[in-house]
Amino acid sequence: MEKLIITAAICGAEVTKDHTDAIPYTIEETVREAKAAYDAGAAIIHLHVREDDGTPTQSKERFLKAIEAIKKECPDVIVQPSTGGAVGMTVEERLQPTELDIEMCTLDCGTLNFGGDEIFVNTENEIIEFANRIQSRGIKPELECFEKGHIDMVKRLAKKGIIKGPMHFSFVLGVNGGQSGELRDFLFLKDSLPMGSTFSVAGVGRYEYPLAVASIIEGGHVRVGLEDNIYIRKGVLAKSNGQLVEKVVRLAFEFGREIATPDEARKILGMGE
Ligand code: KMH
Ligand code: ZN
Repeated sequence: MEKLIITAAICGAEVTKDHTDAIPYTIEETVREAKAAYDAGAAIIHLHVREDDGTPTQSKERFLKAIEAIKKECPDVIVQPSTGGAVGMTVEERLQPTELDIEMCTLDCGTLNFGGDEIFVNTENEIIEFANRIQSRGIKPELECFEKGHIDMVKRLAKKGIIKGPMHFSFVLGVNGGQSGELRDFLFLKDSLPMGSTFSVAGVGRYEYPLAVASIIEGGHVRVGLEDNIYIRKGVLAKSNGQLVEKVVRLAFEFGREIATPDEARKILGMGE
């Protein structure tokens, strides 16, 4: 089996300091969390940025500041800015980080309810726009799929030559409104992928570690982090993103998967080819 690529989703757009003090808002806090995750074994930092008061932003300038500061501490890490941003942002707002010199970012592959009255909108034409803008700049898209219909969307766009291979998927499971994160959900999605694809799994909340183990066993990769889950175990808040990554490293060791360095991750994902 390939080595295991660990992605740390250190911040997100929805979790606040009312949920956990560990969630980063300032650049200093963002670097602290990225470095803790990297030191623990994360090869990829999935990055959202916030204003100092916690407001989610897709500002190019804020991303640049955060990326430069992270790279100072973690020179070889893969920084993967979000193009999902927060619910309600416009396409142009969300695309801002793709104007920077980045090697990877997310590409969200469908619309879904996002809890309460929220809808995370990604129409087919918008997905095409994101795909074109991301790929024309030589950036590797991580194809975020919250349910099976999103994989079908990718397959259709790949057939038309709009989304190009090698394709790397991320299943984000357990969002209120998306597909659940039971084992059968994961296996169904994994078995639905185009041949030759790579995939990573992010389980929201209580699904985080059961799905991490499933992906470790099945040859996939793993995303953890405070964006997805704030608990290290039932009822106990994680002290940091580093602690969440350390737990994946322990589990991977028990199942005989070695951890990929950022450069090994680049090779596994066919980046820069
Ligand atoms: N914050 C969510 C609405 C991504 O990073 O690409 C979208 C999200 C997906 O987090
Ligand atoms: Zn995200």
